[in-house]
Amino acid sequence: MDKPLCTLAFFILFTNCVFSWKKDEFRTCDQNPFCKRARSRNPGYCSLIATDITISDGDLVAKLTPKENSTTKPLILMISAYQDGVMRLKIDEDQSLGPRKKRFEVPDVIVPEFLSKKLRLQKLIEEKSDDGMVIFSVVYLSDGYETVIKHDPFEVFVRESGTYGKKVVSLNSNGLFDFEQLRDKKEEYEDWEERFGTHTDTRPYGPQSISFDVSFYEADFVYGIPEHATSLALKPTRGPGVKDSEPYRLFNLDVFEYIHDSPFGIYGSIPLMISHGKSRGSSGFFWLNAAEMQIDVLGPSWNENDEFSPVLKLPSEKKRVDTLWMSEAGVVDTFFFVGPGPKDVVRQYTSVTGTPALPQLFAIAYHQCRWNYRDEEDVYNVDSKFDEHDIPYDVLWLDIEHTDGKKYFTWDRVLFPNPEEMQKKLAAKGRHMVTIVDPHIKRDESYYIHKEASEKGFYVKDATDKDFDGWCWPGSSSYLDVVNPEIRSWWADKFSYENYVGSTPSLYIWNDMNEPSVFNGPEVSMPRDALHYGDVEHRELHNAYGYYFHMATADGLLKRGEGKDRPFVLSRAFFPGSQRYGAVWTGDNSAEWEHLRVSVPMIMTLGLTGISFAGADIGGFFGNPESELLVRWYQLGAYYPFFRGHAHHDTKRREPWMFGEANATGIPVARPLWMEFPADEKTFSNDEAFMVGNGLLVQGIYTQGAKQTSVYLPGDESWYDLKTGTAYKGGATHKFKVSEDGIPSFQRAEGELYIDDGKSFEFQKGGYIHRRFTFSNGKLTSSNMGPTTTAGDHMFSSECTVERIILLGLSPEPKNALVEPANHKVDIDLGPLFLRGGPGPFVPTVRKPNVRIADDWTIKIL
Ligand code: NBV
Repeated sequence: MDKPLCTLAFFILFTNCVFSWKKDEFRTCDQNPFCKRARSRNPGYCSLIATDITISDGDLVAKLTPKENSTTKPLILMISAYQDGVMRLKIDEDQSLGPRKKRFEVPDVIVPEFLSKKLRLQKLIEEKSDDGMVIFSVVYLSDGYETVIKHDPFEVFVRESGTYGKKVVSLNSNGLFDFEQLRDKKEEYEDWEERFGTHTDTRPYGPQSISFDVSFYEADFVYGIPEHATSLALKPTRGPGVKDSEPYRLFNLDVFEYIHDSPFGIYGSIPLMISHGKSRGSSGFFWLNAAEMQIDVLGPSWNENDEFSPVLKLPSEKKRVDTLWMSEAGVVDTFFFVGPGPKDVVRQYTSVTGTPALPQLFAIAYHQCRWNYRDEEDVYNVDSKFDEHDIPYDVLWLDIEHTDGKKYFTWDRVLFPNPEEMQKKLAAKGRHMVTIVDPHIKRDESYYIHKEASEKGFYVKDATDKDFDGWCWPGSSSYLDVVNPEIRSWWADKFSYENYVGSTPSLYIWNDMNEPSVFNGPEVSMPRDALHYGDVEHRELHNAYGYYFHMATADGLLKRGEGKDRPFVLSRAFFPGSQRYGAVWTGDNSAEWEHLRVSVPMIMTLGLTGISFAGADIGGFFGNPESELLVRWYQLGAYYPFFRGHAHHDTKRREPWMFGEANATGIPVARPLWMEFPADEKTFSNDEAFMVGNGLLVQGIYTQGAKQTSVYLPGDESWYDLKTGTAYKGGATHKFKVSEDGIPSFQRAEGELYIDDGKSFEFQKGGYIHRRFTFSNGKLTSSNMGPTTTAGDHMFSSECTVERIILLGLSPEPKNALVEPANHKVDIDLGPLFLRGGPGPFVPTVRKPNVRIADDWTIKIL
């Protein structure tokens, strides 16, 4: 396996340790009554007034009362403040007013530590506009921010403290708020059923949608709300110059052959939007709601022709971005993040939904997958070919055909007679395997999982209360009701070594089709009127189904290893919080240059919204990439946080050697340039290049036969070409010749190194090494960023030593260096820039300076 290798700017340390998307299968906003209704409203529509505003038990509570229609019951509004710049706003029906069905609030997403960060709101102050006409209630949040409620019509916003403090994020500034309360059906004239294609949704509880506008101030762009195959900076979906655009849809769907530039929803949903602008920085807004959502980004002057001018725009509001959020069901449970830096927003969001699980070391290496590796012989063959060609890989994957008739946890014993032995043989070389476990359970009485699940009543029910029966890979299938914690725990037990016969400790799991995909269901999914535990309709939690399945699977791996080893589970569907359970990939992309290109904004968007451990199928899932495309994809994919080659069974074999000499905290690993350079406007809409950590900039090549490319290098420091060692000035666009043997990548003059045991949870108790390396004024310094014992020792020990240090951009060439505190001199010779592979320049090199990676030291160039 590859040894940990740390590459730093200025010096390098080596340690010795053409497809068809079936558009008609999916609903447009116009075919979705709640979306159509919300989109047709004009600014100023909302007439709710905030009344009875008080502080109660540390929260601000108020009623939202209709101005005219006295038959509509008031809504209850609640605002809470949390440490580190987070405000939570909830709006729901008044539960005390009668025995109604409780609207669904998504459980098990908010991490318990967040709730313990709650602050008590203190004093409510009343404020009036200069003419005394507009009244506001103001309460101090924390860290120099306040929440303000405008009374009539109600509006909520966060601003910097002080009467004229700048607004950061607001809700209902355009008066588009609407909340359809549950009510009794008026039989005479109401038809609540909804039809789409051959499917009828009985909609027993009628319309229950919620919509409102959210504005981001001093924002140049907005980002986030995956999953869409589109640009990083979100393009407006309404406003001047935008024709017939759909809103960005958040509805987890198995979209066959998705296209590369579209606001249509695909496999996962995260309703988190992040704004960024040069003058103020970033802010964020998150709506915890698992029903179908549609979001419009309203372009500048989108409502210029409307009579209603919501608020007089102050100069500081000129650059605001307005958005419209619409959801089919649920409650308003929203979080406002004040930033002000992009990393602050990500930290604030992950303080609510959790930080990404730390993967095992093997999981960040290369994964080889294909639908399908046919049998054990095929597996051994592929495995040995990697060795023969000296191509590193750590994990081999088995898709659905390895099972006995698509019954997960079983093996096709003709093709895979000895699965344990197969895994052990790979494990002997330090390699792992992954098998697929999908959520559809074959309705076959002889299948133990089905038998138990149906006897125990563990399946999702249809609208008539029978086990829901849908069509998927195994034929007639049912789906576990993983929203129920008891069912999740039962499912988790299925991963024990005794229950999953043929599994060994080196086997990990892949959850596919968990949107859930149902071949004969509406929009290839589960009917919205299907019923879950607690009488919750599927429509209320659809987007979280895959999340609970992922959670249960990851818990299964944790249980099987008695909590000692970090699980690895890849999931296709996702929801806020999925980052706590494993990796995500961008599903069935295509072998096209445009799909290579869009993989970068898709992965960066996932990173911005918490899901750092993400990747795209290298080479494209559908179709056969020409060798140039495959090479470019490997060159780029090596920098994806999750790095896996995968292909459809109809494609030609394309393991890397088949193409001749193919070269192969919550803060996301792959991140946009503006996250590191928040004041540099040139980076705001750049989604062709990305940063890996804070030190490496990578530019993909997305066109066939490219001979040159332009790369913008931000900041005012120098950047060093990883291949040639040449220094380039920051703050400028440089032109580079492009050859087939690599894509442009550059390094800055400082970096960090993290090492732990690569497997266990000891890092949670401080069992890791975290160092920072900086080079300035001719001195390389290694300093500690991690925890130490009271005696000053690291809690994780490593005997790793620095093998060599490569010096770039120094002239005249230095001859020797002084190592301190050891106080010994070392020679500086010329050495190759690369240890292996390809001719490279010779550069000044300090060999074996005899310093340990874990210690504090400096090396002064003399
Ligand atoms: O399990 C088969 C495939 C899988 O290879 C792919 O990665 C998934 O995204 N799966 C979808 C189902 C069939 C897709 C046509």
